[in-house]
Amino acid sequence: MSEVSQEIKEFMKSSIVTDYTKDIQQYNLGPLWEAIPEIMNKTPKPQAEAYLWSDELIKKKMAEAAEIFTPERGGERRAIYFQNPGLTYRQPWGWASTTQTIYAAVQMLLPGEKAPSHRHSQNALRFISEGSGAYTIVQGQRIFMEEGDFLITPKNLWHGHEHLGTEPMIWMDALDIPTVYSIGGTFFEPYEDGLQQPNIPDNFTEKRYRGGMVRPLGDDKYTVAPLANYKWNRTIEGINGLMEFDPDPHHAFTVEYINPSTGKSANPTLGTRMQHLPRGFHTKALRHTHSTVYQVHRGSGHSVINGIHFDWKKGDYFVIPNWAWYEHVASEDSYLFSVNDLPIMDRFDLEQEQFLEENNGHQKVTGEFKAAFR
Ligand code: GTQ
Repeated sequence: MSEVSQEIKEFMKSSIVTDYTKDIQQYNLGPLWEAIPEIMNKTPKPQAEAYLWSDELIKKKMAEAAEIFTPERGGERRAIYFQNPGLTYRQPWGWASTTQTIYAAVQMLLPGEKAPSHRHSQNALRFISEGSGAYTIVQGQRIFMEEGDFLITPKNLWHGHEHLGTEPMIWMDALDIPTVYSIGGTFFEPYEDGLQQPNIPDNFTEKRYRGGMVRPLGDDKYTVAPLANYKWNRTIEGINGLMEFDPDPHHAFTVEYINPSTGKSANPTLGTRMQHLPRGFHTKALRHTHSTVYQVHRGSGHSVINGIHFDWKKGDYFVIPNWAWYEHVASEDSYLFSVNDLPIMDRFDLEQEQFLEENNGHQKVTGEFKAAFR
């Protein structure tokens, strides 16, 4: 857009224009001249903000939820989701997602509890933070979950959960709910009979893919979830292999979870990664179109996001909005699980990326984020 002259700027502020702008809005007509700076900014101007929820806050609120209701009584799942403060008051539909495209939550299932089966048009995934002995049953397959496992439940598959173990199970959920909601694609159906019963062997896909880089014959045809559970020990093996070589300056040692029948992201709309930052490692700053939600799986450190220092440690969750500069620093050996909307950006051909050149790739720190209940 070319520079607008002072004369035109003043005219646009005059009552001739402002009265007219008010007038058309009575008839549900919108003035583009008011909207342009917000909706057609030069670079992504996310409504979601950088934010962090502490482990202490989540644990406290989850313990309170457990006193109040069970999953069967409380809307199918005992999940508390992360509402981005930048979206909380702006979304017209009365709820707020974690980034504009990603819904992230923490879910807790106690020993003996069941979460009934249902299916929906949103893609789901889980990353297990704590516990073992619970299974999720996806299309009749019981998949037993343990700390560090990453699981996918692509859209329209029946799924429910049950805990047969003895300690609380806590995991992260992430879904493409906001995207599906905003494009009007929501379908949801409860299973008529509570929790679905198993009808194929337990841990079926995990056993079929035990070899890693070899796949069962016939799996070159696309299926949504040829592998449903990505076990922690396999993920770690992948990272340990990378550690025999130099780290990536922007990502240290990072692997992506992929669909072994296509090589694309494990879930079609959400990308997922495990990042290892050795103690003392400091990544160089970058920014990109896509947004990211992190769970600190192990370790502690901090990130600088658009100049603001965010301390983090095991159990915390934080958001990197679209186009925000960020860099991570590990104080201990750390593992960060993350979910991004890169597959959506790629589908629309919108992904761009920049590396910070000045100051050897590091930002100036201009402030510090204070988390609730730390
Ligand atoms: O566990 O199936 O956090 O359907 C949101 C929607 C969890 C689940 C969520 C869901 C689930």
